[in-house]
Amino acid sequence: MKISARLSALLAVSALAAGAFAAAPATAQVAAGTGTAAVTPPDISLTNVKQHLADLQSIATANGGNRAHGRTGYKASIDFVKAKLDAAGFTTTLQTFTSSGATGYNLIADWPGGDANQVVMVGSHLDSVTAGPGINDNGSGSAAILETALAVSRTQFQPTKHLRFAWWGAEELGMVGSRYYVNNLPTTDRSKISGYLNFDMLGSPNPGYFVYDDDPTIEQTFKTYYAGIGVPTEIETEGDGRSDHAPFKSAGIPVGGLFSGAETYKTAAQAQKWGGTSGQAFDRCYHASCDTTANVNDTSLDRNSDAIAYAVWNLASGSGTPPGGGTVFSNDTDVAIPDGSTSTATSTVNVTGITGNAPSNLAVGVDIVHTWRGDLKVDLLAPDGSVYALKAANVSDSADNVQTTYTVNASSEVANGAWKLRVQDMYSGDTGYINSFKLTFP
Ligand code: DTR
Ligand code: CA
Ligand code: ZN
Ligand code: ZN
Repeated sequence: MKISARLSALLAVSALAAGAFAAAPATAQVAAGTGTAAVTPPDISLTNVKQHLADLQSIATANGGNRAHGRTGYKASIDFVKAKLDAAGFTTTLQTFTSSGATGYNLIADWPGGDANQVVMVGSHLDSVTAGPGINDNGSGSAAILETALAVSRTQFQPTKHLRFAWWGAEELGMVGSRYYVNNLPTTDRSKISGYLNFDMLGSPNPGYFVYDDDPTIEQTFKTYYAGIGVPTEIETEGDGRSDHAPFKSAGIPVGGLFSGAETYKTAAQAQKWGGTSGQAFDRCYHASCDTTANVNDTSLDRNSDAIAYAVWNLASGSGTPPGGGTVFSNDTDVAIPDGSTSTATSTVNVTGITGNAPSNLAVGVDIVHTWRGDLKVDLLAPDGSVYALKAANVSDSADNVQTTYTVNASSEVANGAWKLRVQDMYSGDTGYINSFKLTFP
């Protein structure tokens, strides 16, 4: 809605009503989710992923039109990704190698915490061919895992397993960077990698939805996600040796991944199933100068990005402890937020087993999926009803989603009891829901 309409809506909204809207059943858990129940990840914002693609396009445009190994556009791409991860709290490492007489770079980003003996790795190659900017191949995979990593940071995800992200160099020369990484990884460290997930081409303009048929657990995880959104998938059969999962598979590490198709043609049966154009390549600009930001299908990119988050959260989840210890209580049940109303939505977490008062640095993890987040007023309610304002409504804040961690001085509150996240949507016209609410006691 336009700001003027919002202002009139604001005037129409009186004082906050006490009524709570369809409060979800409390599903407090000491530490992050364990067991077989699926874990709900945050939504990966298509807007954010596309912004990363626009940035990679700008980098290519400013560096001779490509982001290829050994060219200035590749190093600029690596520096761009590394800066975002450093700012988000990842431990980053640049690994150099030489190929075809030029220096290549792998970027490894570790999320602090989790079991170092169980590493879930997520990777994409960041290099393009020399012919063009490589936005679908493979800016799409690189941007999708970058935004997933940033979502891990924004929500302060605390998985049981250790999370490691990687952006590979010189894949187009024959998986050179990823092979260099695996070959130089001590055998003991290789055995700690419980799975490697590869994402190379996720936004093909005439997309297919292909799941790698390698490790059955990883394959099933992706299939479960796609079944959940009613999108049929096919097994990716011809790609075994054609991307960065190959060196990991050769080293006996379980692998999996997603792919939206390259130079081969979509069949009539596939067009029937997925839409798009039969008798046409999944990506007509594969390895061509036209592989620009115009060469991406938004639906494919969004679905695949969300599938990555689903896999990361579910393959790495468990009784997570925050970096440096502590206890997490969470409620991952979605709660719809009434649009433009005096009613509120609440998500409840029952804290038990904590002695004494809450800390002065209580971490409040908030994940609200909602367009135009300026509509939202967000409060934390202590067990005795005390209100801690987390976020005020701000009619001019048009960005989507509230996915962040607040630090609250709750030292005057008894720790144990029912803590509530309360959300009011004060303007009509944009909608959303509470995706998860998390309290971390250090
Ligand atoms: N070789 C990849 C593109 C590619 C072709 N088939 C597959 C199958 C699975 C993953 C990737 C691919 C490239 O040009 O980067
Ligand atoms: Ca999304
Ligand atoms: Zn390629
Ligand atoms: Zn590729």
